[in-house]
Amino acid sequence: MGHKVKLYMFSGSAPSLTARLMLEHKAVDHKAVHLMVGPHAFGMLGRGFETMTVPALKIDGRRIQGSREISRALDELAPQPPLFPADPQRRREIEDAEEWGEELQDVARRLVFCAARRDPRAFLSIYRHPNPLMRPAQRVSRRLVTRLATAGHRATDRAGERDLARLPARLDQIDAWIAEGLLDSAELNAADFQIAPNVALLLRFEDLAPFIEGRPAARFAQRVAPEFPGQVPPVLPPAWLAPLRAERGAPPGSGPTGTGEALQATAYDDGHSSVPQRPDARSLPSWRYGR
Ligand SMILES: N[C@@H](CCC(=O)N[C@@H](CS)C(=O)NCC(=O)O)C(=O)O
Repeated sequence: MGHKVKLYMFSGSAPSLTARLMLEHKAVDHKAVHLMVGPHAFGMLGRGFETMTVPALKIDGRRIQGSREISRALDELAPQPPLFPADPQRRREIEDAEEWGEELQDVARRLVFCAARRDPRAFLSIYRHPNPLMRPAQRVSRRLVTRLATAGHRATDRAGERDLARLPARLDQIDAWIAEGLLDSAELNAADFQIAPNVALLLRFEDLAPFIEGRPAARFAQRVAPEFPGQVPPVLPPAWLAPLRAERGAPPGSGPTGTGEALQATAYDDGHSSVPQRPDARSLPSWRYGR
């Protein structure tokens, strides 16, 4: 084809993975530019993009920013296999599911920052730069980047708690779309690539994985986005997990990790966490978290 394609991304960004998986699905030869979360904002503006976010593509010098813009641009660039079907009604359904998936993206991202305020391992593990030389800078900038991202993405504790209350319904929606064949069918589509990386990211949370594993949504994430980097230790306030436990029919406080303790969350949006750690969080090996 001979097109020059560059993907601007950072590791730990679910929509960056969406873009990467779509490029791979279409076998579009590309170069991935791994940015560092935080300073990436200036990198994007400096490269002439309209906003500070990843993912973004340059195709022969043309700038395309945002995962939903990228899916459309890729169908133009390399029509086979298509990310959107030809049938207009089915196309609308997939576009709607893709847009819904972009909201799930916000949920997963907010929860990462809720976790990052409580435990540096969450940030350093999820956003671990593939180049080890960049990691000391990540450690130094972690606190500031977390605060800026919390503000930029409105990833407050209030939002995180609300996101978890709505998570069972969102997972039910994914399972229903899988049952209907809109997601996870033989031919993967743009909604598959938008939604699966976010479920894969949520599965990296030790607090959340037990509530997702075993669902069709988890198998789907494993199929479409099998490798999401990082691990988030159990740091979310147990009270936030009550709606997930309730959905499972377990009494609040008897979490699936078997810890069962009713720890009180005293950490809020100032970034100075004093949430008591579950005993198992301390004993987990640090290599899992990319320290
Ligand atoms: N909804 C956008 C994602 C935009 C977004 O928030 N990306 C994050 C990374 S996952 C980002 O670049 N955040 C940094 C910022 O907002 O400056 C898309 O689908 O492309």
